[in-house]
Amino acid sequence: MKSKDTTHINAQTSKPKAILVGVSLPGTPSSEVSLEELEGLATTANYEPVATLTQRLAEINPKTFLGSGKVEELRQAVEHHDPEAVIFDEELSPRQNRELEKILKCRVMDRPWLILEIFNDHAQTREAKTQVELARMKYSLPRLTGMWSHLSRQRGGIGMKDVGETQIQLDRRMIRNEIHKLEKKLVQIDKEKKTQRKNRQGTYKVALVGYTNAGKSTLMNCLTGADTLVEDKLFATLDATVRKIKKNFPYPVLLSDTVGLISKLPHDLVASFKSTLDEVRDADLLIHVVDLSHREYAKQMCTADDLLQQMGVDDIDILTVFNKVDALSDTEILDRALHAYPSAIGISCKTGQGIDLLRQQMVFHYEKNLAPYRLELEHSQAMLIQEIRKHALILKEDYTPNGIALNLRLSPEAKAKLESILKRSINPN
Ligand SMILES: Nc1nc2c(ncn2[C@@H]2O[C@H](COP(=O)(O)OP(=O)(O)OP(=O)(O)O)[C@@H](O)[C@H]2O)c(=O)[nH]1
Ligand SMILES: [Mg+2]
Repeated sequence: MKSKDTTHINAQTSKPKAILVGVSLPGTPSSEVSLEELEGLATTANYEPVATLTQRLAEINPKTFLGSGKVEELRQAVEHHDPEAVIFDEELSPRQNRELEKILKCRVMDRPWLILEIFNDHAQTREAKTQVELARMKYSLPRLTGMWSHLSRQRGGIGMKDVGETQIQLDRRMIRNEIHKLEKKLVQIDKEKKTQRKNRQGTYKVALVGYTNAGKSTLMNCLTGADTLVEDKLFATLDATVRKIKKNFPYPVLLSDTVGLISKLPHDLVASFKSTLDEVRDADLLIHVVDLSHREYAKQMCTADDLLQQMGVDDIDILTVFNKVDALSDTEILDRALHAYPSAIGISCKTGQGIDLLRQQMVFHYEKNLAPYRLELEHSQAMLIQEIRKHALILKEDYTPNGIALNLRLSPEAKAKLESILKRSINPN
């Protein structure tokens, strides 16, 4: 198999250096694009990519992942650049990781671990920190060797610089204990979150989902005027932020911004981000934000769809939104995308294009699931209206000499909830 030579990139900063390795496996067209994303991930994790090495693999070597010739090429590149780490775009088995570190005499990490480093760096809340820590422990358990610890140097500005230490210090049993403790802590956090979610029952809940960097947080800000962290980097948002929108909607909408999705997301991370994902599962509508200006938008959409399916959210309404239409090189791209997804909307958070239409669609999606009801109250029960408003969409309040007649729209769950509060049944209008 012919393979490309190591490509050298000029390093200009004093960040820890990294050599990136990408392979295209049988059946995949090229490794180029995937490496571009790895470069983005490495930069986000504060590494300076100094060289890339790609190979078209006919089969994976169970011991060293790459073939022996390529490993030798990589060894020479390591000798030449003296990087802090060699980063593979694929997941390596613990054995491959160990063998490569032995041969290269350098820290070797794979894409899932790099993603975990970024998550570790960006985690802000107790919940996100616990989730990342748990995923990190689970990931390192089968990889405990301390092999490269004598080679490891301090990495500036990165949250995981103590990993080498940790690997030597904690034996498997301690890690297992730690995992147990973290899992218990997460159950507790999960309970608190559940209570918070229960209090939000009856309000229209919309969650923004999509590939990392698609513009979810920007759209959140656009719709709510909130000041959510927006950055042109991967995984800017790790915690689900929930905001109530009152402006420009006929009734309050709870909007949540969620963690970005990416291909080859570490499995343990998906599992431990359960309660963030519960935010998604709990929504009445998902807005799938797609960066239409990205060359690989179709692939990113598929990845996001797959992950959403893995999370078990295929029964929730999804509204696809093609964002960043202002940045398109060719307007035909939007026409083609809308042709393929006729119910999608093209928007730009930057210029505001399509945002009004998006609001209308959000309202439409909500109201189509609500049935009309009529409720009669006595005047003395007027104070109940405030409580009813939490669960129902009140279209009309008629004050008559005999009492108050309300025209409502209710989802089946809201109807059940209201009936239990009022201790009587509500009749269709
Ligand atoms: N040109 C253009 N850029 C946009 C638009 N919307 C968002 N962006 C930019 O895209 C980048 C990513 O935006 P974010 O809102 O942080 O993306 P995200 O989906 O929340 O990303 P993660 O939290 O990392 O998953 C930022 O630099 C935004 O300014 C848009 O409509 N047009
Ligand atoms: Mg974000």
